Amino acid sequence: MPGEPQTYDLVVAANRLPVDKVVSDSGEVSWQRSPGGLVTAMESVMRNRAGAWVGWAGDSGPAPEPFDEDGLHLHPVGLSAEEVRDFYEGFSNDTLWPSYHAVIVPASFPRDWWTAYREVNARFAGAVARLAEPGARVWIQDYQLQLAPALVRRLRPDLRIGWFNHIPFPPVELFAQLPWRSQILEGLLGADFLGFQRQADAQNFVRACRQLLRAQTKGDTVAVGDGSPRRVRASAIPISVDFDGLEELARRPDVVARSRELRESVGNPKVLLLGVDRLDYTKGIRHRLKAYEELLVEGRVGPPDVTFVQIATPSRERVEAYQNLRSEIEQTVGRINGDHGQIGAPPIHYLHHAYPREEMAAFFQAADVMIVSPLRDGMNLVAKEYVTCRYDLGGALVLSEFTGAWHELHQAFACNPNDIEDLKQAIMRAITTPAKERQRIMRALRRRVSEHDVQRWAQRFLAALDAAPERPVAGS
Ligand code: ADQ
Repeated sequence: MPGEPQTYDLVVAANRLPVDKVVSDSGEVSWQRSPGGLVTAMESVMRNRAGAWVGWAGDSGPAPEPFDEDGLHLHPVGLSAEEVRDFYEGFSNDTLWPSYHAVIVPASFPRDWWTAYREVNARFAGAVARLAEPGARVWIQDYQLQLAPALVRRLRPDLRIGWFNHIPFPPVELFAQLPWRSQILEGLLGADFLGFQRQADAQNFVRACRQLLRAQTKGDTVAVGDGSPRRVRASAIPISVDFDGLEELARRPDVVARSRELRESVGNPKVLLLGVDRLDYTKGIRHRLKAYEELLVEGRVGPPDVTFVQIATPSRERVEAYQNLRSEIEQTVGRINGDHGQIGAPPIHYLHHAYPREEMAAFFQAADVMIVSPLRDGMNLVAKEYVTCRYDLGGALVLSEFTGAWHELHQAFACNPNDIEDLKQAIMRAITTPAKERQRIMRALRRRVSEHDVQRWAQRFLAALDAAPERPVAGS
């Protein structure tokens, strides 16, 4: 109808839009698809349907006008500079992130941040409500938008609302520390279906509803409202990677050639160890460096035979805990290289940059041992990307038990990163296990990821959303 705003049968809301702003030398602004897994997964489910994506464009100030990109309607939400500080850097990254990751660093609870969190969630909910066609499905992403499900339901009770948590959901003893714990649970309970990375996360959520809201729970559902209550289901649907797309990239001759070049440029070691993380205190980078330093001191590894490449992507650089972590890591790397390096053969190559996907695939192929040692991690896609790139069945994965990925990739060389001896042993086992056995392990890991790729994740989520209990459920 002319004059009517266009509406969509699937609306995704995520903190960020799936595009990055590119400004040319002449100042012209264009948008480039960000290559993340979420975008790839959405492409597979949004193909052939009218979909919209609501998200922040990444700069403070008024929102750019909505625009279409490759058949997807992109609807930017604006954040003021104060909201970037209070909603994004503050409440999202300095209150919720540490609280949900086992309080590896203390969480902060300023009350102004909560006000900004509520206001921004309401802005997202308003945009979703305007863009959804009658009876449409809404898929809200992650911890930045936990109030949006209930706010959307209030505006549009006709919609099917799903939410997926990319990070862990903490045990009730930790969650209960949040001054706004009840409001957050009530916000989430506005959804029909809540997806988590691990079953334990979903159970933590259900338990929190029972203990903190005194809600009736049955199995994986929570009853909301009196009389004939609505039932909200919470269950695990672990995220994954675009296996076929990434493997195809890894097989490209230029990527294979680049992986050889990378090995040469670090002196063609017998064993190349690799770490790839956002520079975040949850990722266990300090523990990894400690384990490696002890192995160097004990003379069990060292250049030129063994070398370690640590790629640490810049992250949340205005949050103090991240600034402290960066200085600590850079000091440690400097000390280790000073103590154990030789001219042209440092024991650690430290890179603080983001790289294109091709370069990451080449790094994965070049590495004999990939060390993934988070103290807490919802999933950890790097582990899955590494095995996806190893179509040659080379390489070995050292994997922390505290990642969601470990629950699917049991055959990996498991470690408890808090136990430095255990981490050292896992690294040494990964180095010394005979090639045939390593290949057997790699084949099993690859089978798991190929059969549970990101496309399947998105389809399973939407199927679970469709199958969520109808409301109201009489007599329950
Ligand atoms: P993250 O904490 O960001 O994600 P992760 O799952 O490892 O962690 O994803 C990081 C992504 O960034 C990977 O795709 C990786 O390849 C890429 N990356 C890392 N360093 C890079 C670099 N230097 N250059 C380019 N790309 C780089 C959150 C949760 C995770 C969960 C995901 C998805 O914390 O637990 O797995 O969401 O749900």
